[in-house]
Amino acid sequence: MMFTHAITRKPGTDFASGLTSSKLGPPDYQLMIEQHTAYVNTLTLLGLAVIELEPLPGYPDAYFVEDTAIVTPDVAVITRPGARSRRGEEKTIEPVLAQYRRVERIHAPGSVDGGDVLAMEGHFLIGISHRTNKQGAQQLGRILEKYGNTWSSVPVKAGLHLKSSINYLGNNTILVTREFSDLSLPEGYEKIMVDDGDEYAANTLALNGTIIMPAGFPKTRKKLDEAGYEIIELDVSETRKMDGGLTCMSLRF
Ligand code: CIR
Repeated sequence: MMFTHAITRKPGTDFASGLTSSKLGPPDYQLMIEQHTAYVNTLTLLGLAVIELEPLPGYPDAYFVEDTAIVTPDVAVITRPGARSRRGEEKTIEPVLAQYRRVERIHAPGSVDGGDVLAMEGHFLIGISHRTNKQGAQQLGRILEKYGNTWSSVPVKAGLHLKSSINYLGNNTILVTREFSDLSLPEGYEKIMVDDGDEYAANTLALNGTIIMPAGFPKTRKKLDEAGYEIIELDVSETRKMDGGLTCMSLRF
């Protein structure tokens, strides 16, 4: 799928008070803004029109816009985020997406974070995690089916979200960590496994023929180079300190 648009949100000055389990130390606001700007510039370079939203007061995790919706060519499904502190973020994304897609919603008691939903062409893997529950996955699955897609659910055994560990590279190929190396995929799909120690590098973002990967993972870089991918590396050290990565910081459609 070629993407034409992305929604991003500038991190607020309160971003360091967001949820995190990382032990990487406190993030730096100025550096965060520089890295976020480089990210937005890269999306623009890859041909996307970027809709940059302002920080959302009271929601320090709101720049992780990916968690608030699942956007397909036919529909935008507004999620019900799994973390209580993040509920409400989705309400500010809905009017933006409603300009481009018809809108459907996940309802209580279902919860879904977009970070648990991996689109591989018309098939969606939905991770069941601490954020996405079975009811949420079923609601989302039914909506996706209505628009001609297929889906399957996967337990998220490691990492915050499914896409912390698995991402689609295009060409029927996914990048996975060892924990997910036995994942069953639709026929014809292949896996590239990141080495132990490179788990964070599994959070890559494939956009219009280019793979954006986090800087600092030469072993994974070599594997992707050898597989023939066009690659851009971005430093996302400050986002990582808040348990986020490259996919979380935008909604692409
Ligand atoms: C959170 O815990 O919700 C945020 N600090 C990080 C969310 C990262 N989102 C994503 O991986 N899709």
